[in-house]
Amino acid sequence: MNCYILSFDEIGNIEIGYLTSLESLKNIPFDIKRVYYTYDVPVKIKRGFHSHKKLEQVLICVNGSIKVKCFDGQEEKVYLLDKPNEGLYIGPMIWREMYDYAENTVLMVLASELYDEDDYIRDYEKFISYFKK
Ligand code: T46
Repeated sequence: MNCYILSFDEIGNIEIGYLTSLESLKNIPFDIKRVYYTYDVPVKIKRGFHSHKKLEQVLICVNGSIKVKCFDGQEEKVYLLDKPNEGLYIGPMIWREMYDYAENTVLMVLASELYDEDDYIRDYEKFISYFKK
């Protein structure tokens, strides 16, 4: 499955705190064209429920925790994001669902392209139909 966890270096120590730096084509495997984040998501809410045709993204839970279910048409995996120095890379054509938001969760996402609604597949049956061709 074209999803995997990235571990980022933490600079600092327990006395002064930590800093993590993210750089295009270094510890992020694509050129970052967009950054967005979600916050104040009620704990019972589930988000996502779509795939992207071409977009690559890295999801980083900079505060709190969430679970992300990924499905590539064959295999399903659930990732727990609960560390600011860890990211989840999600390649194209992966159905994703985010749930189990802890209070005050901030999910920051780095994206390989500018926002384009035409890149989304928001209909599950349509997503599945891509694998039947
Ligand atoms: C993803 C997960 C992890 C914009 O106008 N600009 C943007 O850059 C984005 C990402 C969204 N939007 C609009 C589109 C919708 O009207 O914001 C609204 C909420 O977006 P959406 O329902 O897609 O949000 P999530 O949290 O379900 O999904 C988002 C990303 O859209 C998606 O690419 O992989 O985060």
